[in-house]
Amino acid sequence: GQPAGYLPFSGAKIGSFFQERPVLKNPFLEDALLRGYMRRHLPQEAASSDLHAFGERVANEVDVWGRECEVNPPRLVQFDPWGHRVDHIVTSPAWKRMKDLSAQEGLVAIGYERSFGEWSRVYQMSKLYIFSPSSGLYTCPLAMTDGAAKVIQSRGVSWPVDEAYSRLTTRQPKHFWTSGQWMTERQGGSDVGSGTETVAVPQTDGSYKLHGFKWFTSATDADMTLTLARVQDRTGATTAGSRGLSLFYAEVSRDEDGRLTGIEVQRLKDKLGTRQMPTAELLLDGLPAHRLSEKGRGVASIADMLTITRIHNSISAAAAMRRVVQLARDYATRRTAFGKLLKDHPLHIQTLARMEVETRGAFLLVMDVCRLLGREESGVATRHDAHLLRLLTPVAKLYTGKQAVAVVSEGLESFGGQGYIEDTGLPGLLRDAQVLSIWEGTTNVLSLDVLRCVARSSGMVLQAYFTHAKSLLAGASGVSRLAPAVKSVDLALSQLEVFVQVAATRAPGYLELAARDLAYSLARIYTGALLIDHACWVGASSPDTYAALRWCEQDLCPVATKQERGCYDLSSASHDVELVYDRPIQ
Ligand code: UCC
Ligand code: FAD
Repeated sequence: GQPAGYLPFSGAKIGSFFQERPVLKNPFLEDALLRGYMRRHLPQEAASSDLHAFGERVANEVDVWGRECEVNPPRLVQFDPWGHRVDHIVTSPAWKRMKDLSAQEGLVAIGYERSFGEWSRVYQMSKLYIFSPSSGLYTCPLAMTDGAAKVIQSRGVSWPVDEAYSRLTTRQPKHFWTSGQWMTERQGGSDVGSGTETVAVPQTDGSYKLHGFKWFTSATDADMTLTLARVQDRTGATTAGSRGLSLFYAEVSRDEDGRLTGIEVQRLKDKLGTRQMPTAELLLDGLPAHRLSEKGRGVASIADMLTITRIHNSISAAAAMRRVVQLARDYATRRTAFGKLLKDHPLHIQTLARMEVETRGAFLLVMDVCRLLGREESGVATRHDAHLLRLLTPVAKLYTGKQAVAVVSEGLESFGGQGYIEDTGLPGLLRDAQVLSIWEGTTNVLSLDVLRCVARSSGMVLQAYFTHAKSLLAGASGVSRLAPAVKSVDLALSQLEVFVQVAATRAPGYLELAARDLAYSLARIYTGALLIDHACWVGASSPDTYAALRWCEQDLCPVATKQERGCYDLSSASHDVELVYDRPIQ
């Protein structure tokens, strides 16, 4: 019906086709597994109606703020116009709204109110799971805030941290504080024991002043922090290594001239992702602080914080996978290629289905860790639960952190070229996923943490693991539709048992080389058992069964496969060196 001579691509005309964008819908209603999990374990109306309402808010209101945080990142104003040092980290209005929202929605408080008893952590983490990809990384300060509250609570809520505890766990936006977690220094973020140079100088009133340089401090607009330092004795000497570290509490405050007390912000980091959130280098120059741990017990005392922040990390990883899958499946109903919608191309849907299987596995693994945490905190955990919580926290963190990068990367491809275009908001998902395997302990460092916790428990941790994994399978005996999955997990458990026996007879160094594959095996096998268990639940659907079957088709016990091939023999280590440093040009 165009007039003769009409030229659709002339002048300012750019054609009439515009692709519809993917639409974010209520992330609670869109997530069949989350809803099923809640129906199964926490069927109270109050919890599901809150998740439903929060999901609406996230989709219709909060997601836009998250985007604002990305396009309006924090900046550092170091000096005022007259040359005075002010060190002001300017954040966006959206970032500030996230703080108020977090208090109102109880995103930390729920874990401490415990209105749902041992399921309170599952409820809290479900809210964070819905929130995370829209939060503009506000989940980072919330993780550290939760971790700080946990450390305070487990050490006893009394002066000088009673006020802080009430602020970290409040629902009142005006009262609400966030916390930092300042551990990393220039010499080492993994090896905190050797890398920490910060000293704590005792004051006559029993408090301390901290002097040092913290190399990575995230969400540095926090109101307080927990940090590590070495106490100086009367001669100014300190104890080297981990045994010399103590845990400190410090408030971030300003004097009447507006200067930070005892802190100079050296600069903000220029980061691949997490740009919504400030990460600063800080000079501590007489920062007033209180010691919270006994002298020399800093690392052990901050471990509670690490447990909580690592669980938050796993939640964010599973949530990133879930978000990209939700958007990709929506897009597949809107985009046409080769004459049909993407959703009608079986190979495209197979790709999305594989992402879905990974996402489901990650969700069940991290929720099980939250379940265990909730049991521990409400005093109903058995010793067996406590061992599992210790083991599965690093396992879940390292596994989901890595998988998030893979799934989000695949997810970007499912939007074709648009997945690479900055202002769709999609590339940010990948950039933000990349940090999940780095901070809070890298994959290798956490794999070694898994080894250490196994070694130090004289077999108890692994016994708890095997017993629980087998009990999850027990409910599936005789369920024919799940038989291939059960068989695979059963076999993998036996392979793992053999691996453990053989490894115990090998030279030191053998297990170190096997550590990452061992952690992966623990993750895959346990997740397989969880998927099977969930598929046996009376309210389960056929996709639940299918997900379990698909998950269990992969190599569930890579540590056994690689052991057979001699991958952890000492000769491998020297071959690895040769390969990596193959004939460099001198
Ligand atoms: O990256 C950071 C913040 C990022 C922003 C927050 C994001 C949150 C998620 C948000 C999602 C969007 S903060 C920096 C994080 N840094 C790390 O994670 C450090 C990584 N390195 C390690 O984890 C190492 O394994 C170290 C530092 C813990 C190793 O130090 P040591 O001194 O060599 O450790 P040991 O000897 O193994 O342990 C010392 C004590 C022992 O207790 P005792 O003395 O009673 O036997 C251990 O059992 O600490 C205990 N311990 C633990 N306990 C060590 N690790 C743990 C643990 N994970 N759980 C329980
Ligand atoms: P290194 O320890 O030097 O590690 C380098 C590599 O060596 C890694 O691949 C590691 O896996 C490997 N490696 C190290 N030891 C071993 C080993 N024994 N065996 C095998 N492999 C090994 N820290 C804070 O304290 N507070 C914060 O708020 C904070 N925010 C951060 C924000 C961002 C965006 C980033 C990127 C980091 C942040 N960090 C923070 C620091 C973070 O925790 C550390 O970077 C991390 O723990 C790794 O430490 P590192 O950088 O010193 O790496």
